[in-house]
Amino acid sequence: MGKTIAQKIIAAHLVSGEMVPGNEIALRIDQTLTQDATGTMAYLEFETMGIPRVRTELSVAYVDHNTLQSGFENADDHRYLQTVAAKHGVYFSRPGNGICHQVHLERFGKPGKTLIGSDSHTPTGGGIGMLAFGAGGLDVAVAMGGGAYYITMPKMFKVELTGKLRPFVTAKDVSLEILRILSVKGGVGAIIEWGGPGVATLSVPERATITNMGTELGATTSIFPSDEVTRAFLAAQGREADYTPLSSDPDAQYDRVITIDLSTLKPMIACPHSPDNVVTVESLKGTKVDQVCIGSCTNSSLQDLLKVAALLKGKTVSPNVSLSVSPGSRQVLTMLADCGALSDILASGARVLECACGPCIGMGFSPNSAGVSLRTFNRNFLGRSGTKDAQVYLVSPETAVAAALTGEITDPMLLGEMPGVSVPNSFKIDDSGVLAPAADGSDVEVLRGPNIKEFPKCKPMDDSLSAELVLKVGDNITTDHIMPAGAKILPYRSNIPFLSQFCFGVCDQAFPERAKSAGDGIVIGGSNYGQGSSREHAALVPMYLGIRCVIAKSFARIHVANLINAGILPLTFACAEDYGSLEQGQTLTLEQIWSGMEKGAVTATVNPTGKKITLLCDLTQRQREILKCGGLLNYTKENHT
Ligand code: MIC
Ligand code: SF4
Repeated sequence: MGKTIAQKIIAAHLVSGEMVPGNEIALRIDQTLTQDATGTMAYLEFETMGIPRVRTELSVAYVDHNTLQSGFENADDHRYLQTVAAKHGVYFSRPGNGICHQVHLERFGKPGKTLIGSDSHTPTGGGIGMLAFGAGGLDVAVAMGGGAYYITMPKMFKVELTGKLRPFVTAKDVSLEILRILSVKGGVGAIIEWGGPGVATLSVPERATITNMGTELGATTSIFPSDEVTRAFLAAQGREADYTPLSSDPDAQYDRVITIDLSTLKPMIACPHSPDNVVTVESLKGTKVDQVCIGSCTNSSLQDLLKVAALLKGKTVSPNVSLSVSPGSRQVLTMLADCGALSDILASGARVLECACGPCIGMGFSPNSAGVSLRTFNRNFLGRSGTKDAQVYLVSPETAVAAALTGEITDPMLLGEMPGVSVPNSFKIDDSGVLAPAADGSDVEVLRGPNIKEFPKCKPMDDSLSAELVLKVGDNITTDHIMPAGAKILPYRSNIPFLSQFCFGVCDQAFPERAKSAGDGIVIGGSNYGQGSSREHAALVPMYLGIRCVIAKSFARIHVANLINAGILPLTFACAEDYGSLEQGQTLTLEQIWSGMEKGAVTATVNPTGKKITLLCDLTQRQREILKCGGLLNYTKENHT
């Protein structure tokens, strides 16, 4: 039987397991990336493994999230990352060099290779035919040490593209359309392959926008073929030698095929507070806008910003709108400056921010109270912008410019002619923002500032557990609910005790104190619990607060792996109605957990009602052992790599 692109790459990297959907498989990982907000923890974990040099083909440490230095913390962490990278054989992308996914695509990614990154948007690499996954920091640390990456063999979905996008309709609108069709949980357990004749009409940055936002579907990853367009992109980056063609076999089988005719799409917009809350831009026309932000790892390429500059040229941003533009990389910013496009952006009244995540993660540029903010980003979760009552919408760069100029939501198709924009066929190559590791790291001193606190201790799992239900939440709880980010908290990503004060702050500010005083605790969630980011802090912090088990209707892929890695037992309801019968403050007693895990189900008694409920545990032998050891770090230390 023919293979899909993903199946071919998986087969070439399979360490163990059968390629049957639902089975656990282990993959050899060629490349890793970390960013600073998850990287400090990942390298602390790597250091405890006692492995002198990384064993991957390439590992890169980026600094792009915590770039606002309002105290010593971030600067200290940057020095830690720079020195730990130099010591252990990791390339270091300096602050200002750009957003990890954009830079990795430009300078390091290779078709047909496997990549895991401690950031959920690592699938951006699928834009050039990489099999790229977001993962928790500990999984990345293990891969840097040469260990395999374990995933559940996914189903295969195909999106068949026909036709060609019309002017002012973009790859972002394709992403929003697929989110409208599938929802934020529609991709869970699947790899999404993009194919069909429409693919050849999309550039690499456009493809990367689409694979980047596949994360919002909950997909394991997303991938495009590697073709002439990929070759030309790599050649323009001086990397033609990295090109390999990749396509699916004509008789490859897919579990689901969705067809999208690019020529019929319209500009789309995701409304607050979920990326799948999608309608057409024209249906919201006239809504007043306070702020517009252009950038983030999904829409900050040279192609995106050349279009933005061409649309802004000779015009002025509405006096009621504050417009920010953050280029994705130093390469993008330099090339915008060299061709004069940067002057057009500045002359319009835009505020140009540094090449970093910035407003996307609440690192500055928070909207005004109840402000309407249109962003070319990938997430609009409640509170993520830093302003809890802000109304954040997700749009394409073209729709963003239309709103910035008019002061209201406007269909960009009404802007008139799309100015012609041509992306140069060779990029300006200057890798001085990436520092190579020391040839022999043994003499490198790793610099640790006082911000770096000890890794929290995970407890091995006992055979029984009696614990209070300290929190009950609903469906689609994101990691931004569990462990919020933003400029005020992000500097403390290597200080779990400090972070713990903010755990579940968006849902219930009393949670941290309640959890601590309960001792052992259980959290109850709805479906798609833990969607969004890869931050393992959303598992480590609850673990620090005593959470031993999370019971949900269903889990998001990266988060459930992070829970297991942190030694927290993830269970699902055998009978979905039991979710409704549980109340915060009750106690659950779970007996014979170990044998229950083997059988796939554990019985719990609810106190005070005495009701018995069945909870499912869909865990592999390896995951059961990790839980019994009290997490992946303890398991790895016991030489199980
Ligand atoms: C995000 O977009 O939510 C982040 C911030 O990039 C996270 C990583 C983090 O929390 O540090 C992600 O996507 O994994
Ligand atoms: Fe950075 Fe935003 Fe991309 Fe996350 S989604 S990596 S915060 S730009």
